[in-house]
Amino acid sequence: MSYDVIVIGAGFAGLAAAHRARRAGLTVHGFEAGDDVGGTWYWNRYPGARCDVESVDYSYSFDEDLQQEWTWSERFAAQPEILAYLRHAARRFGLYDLFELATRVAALRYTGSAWDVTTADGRTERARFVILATGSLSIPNIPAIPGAGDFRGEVYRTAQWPAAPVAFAGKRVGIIGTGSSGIQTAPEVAREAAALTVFQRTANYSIPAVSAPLPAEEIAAVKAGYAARRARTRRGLYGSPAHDPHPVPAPQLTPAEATRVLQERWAYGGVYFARTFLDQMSDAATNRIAGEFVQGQIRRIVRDPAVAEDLVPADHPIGTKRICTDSGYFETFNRPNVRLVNLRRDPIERIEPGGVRTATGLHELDVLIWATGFDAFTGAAARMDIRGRDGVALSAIWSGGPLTYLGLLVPGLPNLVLLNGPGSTGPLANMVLCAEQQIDWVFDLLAAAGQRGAAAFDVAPGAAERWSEVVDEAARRTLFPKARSWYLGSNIEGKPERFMPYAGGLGAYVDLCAAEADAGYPGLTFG
Ligand code: N01
Repeated sequence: MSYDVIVIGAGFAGLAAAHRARRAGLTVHGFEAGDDVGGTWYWNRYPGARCDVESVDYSYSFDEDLQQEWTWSERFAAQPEILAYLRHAARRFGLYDLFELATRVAALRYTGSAWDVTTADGRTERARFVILATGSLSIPNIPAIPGAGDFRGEVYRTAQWPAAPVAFAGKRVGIIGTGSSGIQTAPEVAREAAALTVFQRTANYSIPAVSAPLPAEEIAAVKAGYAARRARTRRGLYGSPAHDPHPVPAPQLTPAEATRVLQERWAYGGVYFARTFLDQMSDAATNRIAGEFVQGQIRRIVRDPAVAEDLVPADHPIGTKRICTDSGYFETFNRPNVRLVNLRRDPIERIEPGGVRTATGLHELDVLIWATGFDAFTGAAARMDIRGRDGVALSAIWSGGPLTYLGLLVPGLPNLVLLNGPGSTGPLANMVLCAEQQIDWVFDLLAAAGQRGAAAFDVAPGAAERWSEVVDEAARRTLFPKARSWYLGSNIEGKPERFMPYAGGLGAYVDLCAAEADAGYPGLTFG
């Protein structure tokens, strides 16, 4: 069949895009690989999964009735509540009718006037416009460790966790990976398992999530001022209005005052600890003070000094790998049933049927959990065979790294839009509000194209290259490139290293997108 719009992905971004398309009077069809809506929050059901942005902010703002009727139970909602919210939104706006679930898209071909979208089971639907809402952290990274398929016990991936509860009682469990996913999983497993072994390659900074039930008066205050709160969020740097960084660089404060500010943020909890000071992500001296504070907290929490030293991050400025949030991660290493293996000193040699063999011997396991991250930003698009104008493949357009205009459009792929793609603020701010802002921008663009009588829009020659310079320049003003992280693609073997998100802040990104529209889209061609 032929539609105006095909949306791929039914997570936060895809559901909002499909709803918006229908409200604009367009015919819309969606595909979702999972057998329910939810995206990230459908797949990442591992124990301990919870959001690291406050839920009153990490939620849809496009419908006043929805934001008034939904009440979050906690400050940082856990995965089941966020998934319930998305299911509620999908039902409330009739979005289940639009999406084909359990249907993976394999290929997209631009015909010259439309896109043919072919599913993995070989069916093709056609649309004038395609929106890729396939997520920037949706394709799991499975490292090529020798013998990975040989393990005879139970194997799980945090990024594709089963819906049925997993029982750990009486079992010896191993977790490989200490990013946000591994750090959230470990305390939950440790409480139940006979033994937990955490295999750590890089020690990571983590801040207590400090989630707690939201008092009724706080909820009422948020709801009463929601419009202003959302507006402030969109103008902010990081997509959260509750986190104005301290304006004075840490080195200009007395050590006692700097510690007091950091202590306050630590006690408040959450990912925005990485922005305690305004210049924390751009000034090495401020960053060092913040990093040393957290290193001190780790040494204070973990009783065995040797284990504490292994857990202290030493190779990157705080926040340059995404800071983690946890519920008792460092405390977990005080439990008698938990062991840390420092892979820098004791590397994995291979996986064997009975466990993980490192240089010092075999760690026998009944359960192995992979928490080894994602092929971020480009992974989902790269896995589809996407061919644009003149049959040119996306893989060719991105052979030197992702090339986009405003993080939204790819030169040579007319009428195709990425949400939270490389070159947009995405995970450096609040992905839900970023997607909403991008969706507004895209549907204004569709309207503008219609007013011009244009059937198609594409990126003008040179515009994507200029945007790459803007993205590179924003990154250079920060400390982010100092860490080898998924922001740069360093975690995926062979992936060109390039800092992928726009690090200039959500407010600046919104302004740049608005300026493009206000100027009549000089970075685009219409035909
Ligand atoms: O993935 P990661 P993640 N041998 O890439 C290790 C979001 N998120 O799923 O650092 C041994 O951060 C790797 O080691 P190293 C959030 O944006 C949010 O945890 O490469 N280890 C690292 O320790 C987050 O940043 C929440 O040396 C190997 C780990 O695996 C993003 O998703 C919750 C290895 C991967 O960490 C990704 O987080 C969860 C190998 N061969 C996720 N290969 C919230 O709180 C990799 N590793 C909302």
